[in-house]
Amino acid sequence: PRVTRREDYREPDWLVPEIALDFELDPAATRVRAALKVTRNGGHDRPLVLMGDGLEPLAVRVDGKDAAWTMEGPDLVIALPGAAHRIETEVVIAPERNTQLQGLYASGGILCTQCESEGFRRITFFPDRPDVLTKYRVRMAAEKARYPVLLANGDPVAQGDLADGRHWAEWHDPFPKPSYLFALVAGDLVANRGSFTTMSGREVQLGIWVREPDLAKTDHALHALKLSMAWDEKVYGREYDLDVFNIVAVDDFNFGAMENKGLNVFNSRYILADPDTATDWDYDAVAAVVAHEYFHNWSGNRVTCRDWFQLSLKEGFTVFRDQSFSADQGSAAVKRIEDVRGLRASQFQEDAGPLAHPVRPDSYIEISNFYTATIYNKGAEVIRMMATILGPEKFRAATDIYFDRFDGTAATCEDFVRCMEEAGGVDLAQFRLWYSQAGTPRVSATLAQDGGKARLTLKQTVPPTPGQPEKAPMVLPLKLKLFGRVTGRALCDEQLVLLNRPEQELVFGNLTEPPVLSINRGFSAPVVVETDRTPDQLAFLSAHDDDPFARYEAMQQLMLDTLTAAVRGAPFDHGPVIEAVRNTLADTRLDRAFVADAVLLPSDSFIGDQMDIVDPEAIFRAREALRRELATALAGQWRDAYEANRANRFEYSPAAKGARRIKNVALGYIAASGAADAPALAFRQFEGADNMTDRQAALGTLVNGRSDERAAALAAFYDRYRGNALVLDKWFQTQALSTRDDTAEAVEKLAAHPDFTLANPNRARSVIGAFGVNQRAFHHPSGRGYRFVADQLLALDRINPQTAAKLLPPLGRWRRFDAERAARMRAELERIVATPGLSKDTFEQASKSLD
Ligand code: B3K
Ligand code: ZN
Repeated sequence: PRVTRREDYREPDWLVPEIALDFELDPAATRVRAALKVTRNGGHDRPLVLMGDGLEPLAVRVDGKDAAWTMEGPDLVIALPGAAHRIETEVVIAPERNTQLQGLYASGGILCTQCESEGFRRITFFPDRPDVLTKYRVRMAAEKARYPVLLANGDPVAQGDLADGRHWAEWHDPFPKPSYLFALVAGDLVANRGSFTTMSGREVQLGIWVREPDLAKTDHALHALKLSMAWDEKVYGREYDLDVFNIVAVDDFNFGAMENKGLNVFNSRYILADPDTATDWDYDAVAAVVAHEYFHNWSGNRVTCRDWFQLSLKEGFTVFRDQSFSADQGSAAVKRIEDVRGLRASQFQEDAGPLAHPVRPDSYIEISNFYTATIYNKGAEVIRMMATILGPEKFRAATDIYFDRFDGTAATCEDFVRCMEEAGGVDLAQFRLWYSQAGTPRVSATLAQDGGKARLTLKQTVPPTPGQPEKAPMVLPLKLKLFGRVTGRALCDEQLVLLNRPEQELVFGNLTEPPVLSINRGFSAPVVVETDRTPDQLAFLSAHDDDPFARYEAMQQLMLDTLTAAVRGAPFDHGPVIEAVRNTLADTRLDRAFVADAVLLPSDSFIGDQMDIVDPEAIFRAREALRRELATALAGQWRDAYEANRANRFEYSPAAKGARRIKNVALGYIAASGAADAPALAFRQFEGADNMTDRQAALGTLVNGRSDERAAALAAFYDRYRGNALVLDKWFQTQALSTRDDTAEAVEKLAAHPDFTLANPNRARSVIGAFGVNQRAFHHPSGRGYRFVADQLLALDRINPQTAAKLLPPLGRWRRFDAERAARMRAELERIVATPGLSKDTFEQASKSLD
């Protein structure tokens, strides 16, 4: 397969200022006519190349006359004499046969599109690259009874009825946009409508479009949309720019959602929410994804990317924006903790493995494989660090310059950094390594006291990653502070240290008591920090640090140190962890959601990430042992926490969410203690719950154990929700995530269940994706977990390569495991690579993972 390289970027040969599209919609055969105004870009004599993917030209006209053309592979090539021409093409496509869900496809009777990154070329011939910006006019016609609603980008222009039961609509988008932002939807849909008045007083009509039975589940998304629109005005000064903003929810979708101009298309799991079917996590995710896609209207649409290597320009920035938005809606500290936990679980693992790549990659085979945690989440951390270095006022000044200067253009990461330098008055030359170097930097921090002084030594290293054996030292913004071990008082103000050399030393004076180091506060740099802090110091910080993230982090480090010692067979003491958890539970000043996060043990896989060679069984045993100790030593506290937060009338507020969270963590510990009444308690909660958070938490607790209640709850859940695909996903997922030793066997049965299908990405992910991150089960010593994932992935690759390739990374982590497991994992990767007809998506992931 062909490799695309960043250094090969060249401006487009031809521009397309305008396009008119005409769709005769039909699931079996949709006729697409396109009329493009093309203009030669610069003095060259190269032909017009219109990209296609599986298209056959039925007619090609230049300036109204039939013209000569050739095919070069999938692309249509037309030699043109002049500087400007009008090109017309015609193709027929079959949305109902499109199982890749890229281009125009059918989902549950709705016709919809997904174009990012390269789906538009599956609809019509076009220079399908993000630096070709075009004004779109779209006309579509369809059978009125089946497709009463016809939507596209921009504002509606006209509509009407046709003979033979068909009707038509025309839409016009005045903003030039890249083809990846094109969208249309046709279906039997109803809207939850609202309106928003922008800061300059324009009224925007809002619509959340779903199938009729789902209408009652759309209020939360509509509310989140209004909040997002107001937030972007207030925080970034950015206003919405069309008269309408529509969102459509579909059930079959390759990822979360898509920011098409004025017509976002969503995976229904990020729109639909009501207390009976959505957890608090789901509610938060709906709001975050609605905000994310809305924010793209400026960071992505008004200012887009020059090429796909610049993807993080829009994605990293937009994730940063949605994280800030969510932080402003509830507890910023809890949000930060959860974002960091997610970053460590996905991005740190990616950065430490064969698929590691820089935030601005240098090459790809299939761009769809680069919608990664590195581009999104590490990219967001890079923006956050610049915001930290500049401070809020200068950061806002910099984004103002960026939006104003690049409005209506396709920009680069470099353009963004230059705006930061200009407004911030800073030199970010070395900071730019965050865009070009892969790998998670490691910092070691040692604090030595010498009378009234303390000397802090900071050292950094950046590990080698594929293609990058040597690394230069980076700029690491570390917030730090010292606390007095005796009084608990701060011994200095918080400092922002820019560690930019391999080694740096800082001296603190006037110490009146022994200092304890609080470092990387707020997770100011996305790095791994190693310190020589003792269990006593960590426990002290977990109770006294005034930065909630640092407090959480101290507790996590204490737990990790204890657990990794146990796994290595080194001496360890559960005592300090138990005392620290006891104190945190008892501290009534703390937000319950924070407490729930703080008292949770690090996951199996995060413990594994600390080891040279991961031993899944030893990790599971060590973690279970500590869990049981915590459960029994603090049995009374868990019962109290459970009872105190039992009140069970659903409300979606930070306080109510915090109460549910601590209650469900407590339920988990009660079950871990082995208390005889635990299954009955969980089952009572399962049956009596008035919301999905409590019901699913109870189910999860039961599913991890062995009791009669387990089977009863699974059966009851299935019966109650068998008609609801999104909730049924939870039923599958909860079982695939079970910590029991028979989960590898159980997922094989789940994949044979009549409700299992690979055709729906959510369902495929709920079993295979969830199982792949279940460390103990996936790495079952027999290797059956590996075989299962490889079998499913190969079957899915024939249907939907993009979603198949996303399931591969767990198999690629073989270097982290013992020789026997590694050999079994490699054997599956080799089997995958050797499969005839493999997609380039999966080929890229599997072959890179074998290197
Ligand atoms: N921009 C889309 C992701 C497209 C993925 C294409 N493979 C959604 C988002 O990040 O907002
Ligand atoms: Zn995005």
